[in-house]
Amino acid sequence: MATATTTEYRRQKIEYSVDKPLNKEPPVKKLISSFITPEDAAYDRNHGPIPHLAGEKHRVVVDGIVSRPLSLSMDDLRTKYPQHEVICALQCAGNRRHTMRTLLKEVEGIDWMDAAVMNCKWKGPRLRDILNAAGVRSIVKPAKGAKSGLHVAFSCYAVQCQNDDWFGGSIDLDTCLSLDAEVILALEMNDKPLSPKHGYPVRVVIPGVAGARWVKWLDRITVQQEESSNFYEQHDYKILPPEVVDSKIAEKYWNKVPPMTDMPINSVIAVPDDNETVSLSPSGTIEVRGYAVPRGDQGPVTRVEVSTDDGKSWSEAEIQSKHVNKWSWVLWKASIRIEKGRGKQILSRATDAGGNTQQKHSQWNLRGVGYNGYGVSRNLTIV
Ligand SMILES: Nc1nc2c(c(=O)[nH]1)N[C@H]1C(S)=C(S)[C@@H](COP(=O)(O)O)O[C@H]1N2
Ligand SMILES: [Mo]
Repeated sequence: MATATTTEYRRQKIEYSVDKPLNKEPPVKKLISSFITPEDAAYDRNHGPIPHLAGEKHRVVVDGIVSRPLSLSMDDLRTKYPQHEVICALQCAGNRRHTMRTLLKEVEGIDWMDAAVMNCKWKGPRLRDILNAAGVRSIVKPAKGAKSGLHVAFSCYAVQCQNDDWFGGSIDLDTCLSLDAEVILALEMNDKPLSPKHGYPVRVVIPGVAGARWVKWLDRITVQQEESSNFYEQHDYKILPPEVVDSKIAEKYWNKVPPMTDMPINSVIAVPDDNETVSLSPSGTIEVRGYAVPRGDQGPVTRVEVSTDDGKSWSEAEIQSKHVNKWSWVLWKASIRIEKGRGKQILSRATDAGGNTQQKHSQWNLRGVGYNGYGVSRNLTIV
């Protein structure tokens, strides 16, 4: 196995912007006010402090099962490979954990509401071009149609995290090499260099896949036989079976359950918010709005429906976003008839091009990840 020249990662002198990890989400009403999420409405998810790195000095090492290990500067990433742009949703796997905990049963984890998601435009070289330049194909030659069974691990050694000395995640090599998957090493978010919070100078962007694998402040890409050994790949971000009801039992399960990759079909209602009082229009309707995301690479979202009778009947919402692609979210709106009164509830349900439809609830799991039950707006007063 070839190794790169820079296999030792000495921790750089880091200026810490926060002591505690920065974790926040915008109000969901603000989030759905634009198709492309501006930086000031983008959620933040960090398992450690935010490093402020010097882009001119930063390098990404490519090593492992490759014939030509590389050590790439940010200029190399920008100038040696074609730049690719992709608009896609980025979601924390724990998005909507609050709904799982309130509707099903208590879970462990940050109490994310519905806004740990953003829909941004990312730009940088394709990972496949870089892996090809590193000669991965001269070693890995799977038979036509067969999977290589190998993994690509992404690592960030810049800062220590809460549960590990470094941060890392991995996905399978085949996805990384696929033209369709559009995995890139992003240098830009929304036409500007990444900000420190979102991974400056470079992060991995893996459309359709849980945010935990989109490693920020990327230092190293390793083609290897195993998944990343990092805590956040092995002991977190997994959908544990329902019999795992506490962290002690979880210890016996972590290595039996696969890491999360694709995010599920989902939709949420942003307007009206829970507990709001809403006035009927002269024609006896109210406006309902939200976002919806497809499952993995099976987008775009093709249909969103809403219900005022607990899912007995549904009416079609209008998908408002015009330039959707298979990775992006859609924003939607519906005008619905509803009776005056208290304690009203509205539900939403999305379907994507792959035919995946949201179900009433998804299965409870200890870490509260991947919740995708119907979108819900509860306890409304209609006047
Ligand atoms: N190096 C590093 N990369 C990371 C993380 C981290 O803590 N450290 N958090 C991950 C998780 S869990 C998510 S959901 C996304 C969040 O990206 P954002 O902060 O740009 O919203 O980054 C991922 N990449
Ligand atoms: Mo996350």
